[in-house]
Amino acid sequence: MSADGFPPPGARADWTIDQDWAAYTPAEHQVWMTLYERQAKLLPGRACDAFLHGLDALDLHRGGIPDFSRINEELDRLTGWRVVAVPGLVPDAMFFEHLANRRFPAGRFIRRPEQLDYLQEPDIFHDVFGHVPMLTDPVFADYMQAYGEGGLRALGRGQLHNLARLYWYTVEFGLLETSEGLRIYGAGIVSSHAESIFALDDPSPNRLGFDLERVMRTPYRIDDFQQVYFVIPSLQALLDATLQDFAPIYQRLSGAADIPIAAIEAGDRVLTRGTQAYAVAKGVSQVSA
Ligand code: HBI
Ligand code: FE
Repeated sequence: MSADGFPPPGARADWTIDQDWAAYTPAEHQVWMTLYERQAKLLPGRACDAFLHGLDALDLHRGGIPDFSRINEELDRLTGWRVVAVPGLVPDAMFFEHLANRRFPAGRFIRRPEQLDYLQEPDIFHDVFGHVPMLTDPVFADYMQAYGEGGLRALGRGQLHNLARLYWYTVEFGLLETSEGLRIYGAGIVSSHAESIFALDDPSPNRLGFDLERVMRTPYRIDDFQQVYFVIPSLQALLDATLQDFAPIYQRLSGAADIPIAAIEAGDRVLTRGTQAYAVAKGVSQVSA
């Protein structure tokens, strides 16, 4: 899902706006600090090293909502990425154009105090705390640019829905296997207090070995915890998966049915065979194969 059509008033043709950091109120800075402190306490031992190193390198803790002009100096030096402010979701084509040029579009607005635990549209905390630290990792930085370039090609072929699933189950909700156990790298998890716990500890979801085509055939939830998480063996393996030619993959996918969201297939590498108890309790339709 994303916005369509022309940029909103005040936005440039590429949908970017000025962050206007000086305009944030003390209350808005306080929301950032509250969210930051809560995650910073929870994430050591849960988020992957690349994320934690990025958080430190960009010093996102200092003084509330980060000023993009400040963090871009370090981010650009590390991997050539920069954060650009946008009013909200931008059309897919523009989103991919930015990623393909190492620009990460981040919502300028921050959630209200009564929305601390959930909001539908990505705000600056989801985008900057969730996504930007991983962009300090050279391998993940390459993956995100490759994703943007792939998105532009997929748009041209009408395959966007498959690629959106790859984004969802990696960039947003991906898990990484390490010698100390599973670690989070997905922004949607790492920016959520409850899902940072659920994704690693809860017996409800399936946790399956990452496989590109398997992920592209698997629908996802946008309104609640995921029913399945895909686990990569390394960030390099994720990058390598995108450096192949997608044409034969898209060919096979066009004839392949979706895999039910809670299903475990014969070829899956199963790390957790989930109970789906959370989804059943929430009255979710697809809770079995
Ligand atoms: N726009 N600002 C913004 N942020 C996103 O994460 C985003 C978007 N537009 C489209 C989009 N994500 C998804 O459709 C991606 O799968 C492409
Ligand atoms: Fe996101």
